[in-house]
Amino acid sequence: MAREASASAQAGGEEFDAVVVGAGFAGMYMLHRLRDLGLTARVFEAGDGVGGTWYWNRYPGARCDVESLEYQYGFSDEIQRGWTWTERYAAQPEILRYQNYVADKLDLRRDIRFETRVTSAIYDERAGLWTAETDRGDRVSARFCIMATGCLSAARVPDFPGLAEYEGAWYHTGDWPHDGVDFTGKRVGVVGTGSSGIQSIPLIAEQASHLTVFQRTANFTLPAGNRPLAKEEVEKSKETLLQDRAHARTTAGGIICFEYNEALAADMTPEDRFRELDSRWHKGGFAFLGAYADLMATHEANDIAADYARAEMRKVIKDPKIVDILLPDDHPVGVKRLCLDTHYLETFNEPHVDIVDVRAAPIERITPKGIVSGGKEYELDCIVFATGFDAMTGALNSIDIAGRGGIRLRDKWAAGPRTYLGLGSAGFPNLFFITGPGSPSVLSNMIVSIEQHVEWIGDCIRKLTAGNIRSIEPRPDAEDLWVEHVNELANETLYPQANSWYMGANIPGKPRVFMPYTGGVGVYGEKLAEVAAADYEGFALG
Ligand code: FAD
Ligand code: N01
Repeated sequence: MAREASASAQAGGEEFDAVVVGAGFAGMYMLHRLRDLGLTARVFEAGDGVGGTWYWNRYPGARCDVESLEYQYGFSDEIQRGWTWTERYAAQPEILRYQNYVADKLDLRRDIRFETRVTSAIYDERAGLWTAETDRGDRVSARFCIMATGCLSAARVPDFPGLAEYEGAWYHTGDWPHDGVDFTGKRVGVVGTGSSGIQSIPLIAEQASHLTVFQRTANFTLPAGNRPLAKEEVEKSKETLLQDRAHARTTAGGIICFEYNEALAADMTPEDRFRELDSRWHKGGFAFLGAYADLMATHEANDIAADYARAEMRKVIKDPKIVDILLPDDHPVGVKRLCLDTHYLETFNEPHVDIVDVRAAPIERITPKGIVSGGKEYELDCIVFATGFDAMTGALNSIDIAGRGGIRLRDKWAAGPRTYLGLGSAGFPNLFFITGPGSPSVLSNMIVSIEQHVEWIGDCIRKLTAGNIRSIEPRPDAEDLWVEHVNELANETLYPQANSWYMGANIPGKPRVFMPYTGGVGVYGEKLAEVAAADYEGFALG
């Protein structure tokens, strides 16, 4: 479709109170909140519909792994009562339908410009305005600029030589064709065994004549235990969702469907530890990580859980040679994002499914016919890259963001992201990040963290506007202390010990910094409230 410059571009630019980039869960709720405050806003979204993650990730098997009854907005009783989830973990089409239901209900689309990518956001100190420009020639100005660009929205295909010459079709899970892909009778290769690979491999295997999985790091997988939701549990959740959400905000992960055991592993008997691990494993989902309080803190405690997980995984895989490849042994359990398994390990018992250990035999290049790994060519009709994202900073750094004195955000963050509370960065007045680096974000139920941020940002904007305060930005000293605090807390955990995307380790050359805040949603929320109550302590108001 030929793209024409939008009306605002033709008119030479418009002015709003706020410009919001992204129309996933974060951008949608931010727009609603801004409207509630009586402010004008323009949202730009690269996709041609709302949904963000759930708009782009349409690969077979894509579904949430935080339970549907918790992975939904909790800010409106009317919205939650008007929607009925059907499965314990909703599949991508259902989540996207839910997001469209919300967009309809709140009449959001009239303020969103779709198929429009923001290319730059430049702050004009004298005017106190941000100017955003887009790939369609829009130019809009606003006092507040809010990045709802997503932590997992910059899909990344590794720079394998030869990909341009590949004669088959290739896809990235994070940018999946809207009409779906039929793999029937095809020789398919999947590169990557993170959550996207682990969800899609069983379904691709059902169609493919032959499937070759290229695995660099073996991952811990926990049984998902997906199932249809009973009518009674959905109805019950509708009665309690708002109070449950208030409770979720006090927890570490923004999730209430399982209890964290407060005991330390060493204070439990081996039988008690086994009982905790076993019951949580069979319950399905992330409850496993809450089996005892120091599971993510010490090697001794973690090893017990990792051994348990490996023993369970081993039971499913028939071929001992494949067991050696599929069982993780190079990182503690939980320090890379855990993956939920629905027939994943079982898939490797199928005669037409192979696994190639590309840690031992790295992918050298793509040829016109397939993939060469360890000197051997695997002929493939299609390649699926389930190779993940330039997480947390990728989408932000792809926009030319300039603050005071023309300082570029991507230059300031060259050695790793620097924020105060994950909400803003010194030198960038009135610029907010939703679930930015330095906040709990990807370690939590993201919708809880999104709501926490959107509401804090909305309240802040309301107070600034009412008090006639022109600008807010983190003070450099507060930012330094926060970055130090985030690093210190992370170093008290086992998280930094794995090559994970949390650490930027999946992108060659990306600084190795643990990006999310490990202190938990509840503690973090208290800090946010204290800061706001103390007249935005740590921020400079101008
Ligand atoms: P996104 O949904 O990523 O939306 C950001 C939007 O910004 C995108 O639509 C993008 O196109 C747009 N954008 C970015 N840059 C620009 C630009 N320059 N110009 C215009 N538009 C731009 N989290 C959980 O808590 N539980 C789960 O079960 C879960 N499952 C997940 C499953 C998958 C497959 C993936 C990839 C992630 C999952 N996540 C999950 C994390 C998920 O990203 C968040 O839960 C949530 O959807 C993020 O919403 P968001 O609005 O912050 O970002
Ligand atoms: O991406 P990933 P993802 N050569 O980065 C491999 C959320 N999510 O899209 O581990 C060979 O996890 C890479 O190997 P390694 C969730 O937060 C949730 O799967 O870096 N292999 C890895 O195996 C998740 O964590 C769900 O050694 C290469 C894989 O590709 C996040 O999104 C579903 C390679 C990438 O795994 C990202 O998940 C999907 C190379 N050059 C996503 N480069 C739910 O279930 C990378 N790899 C809710």
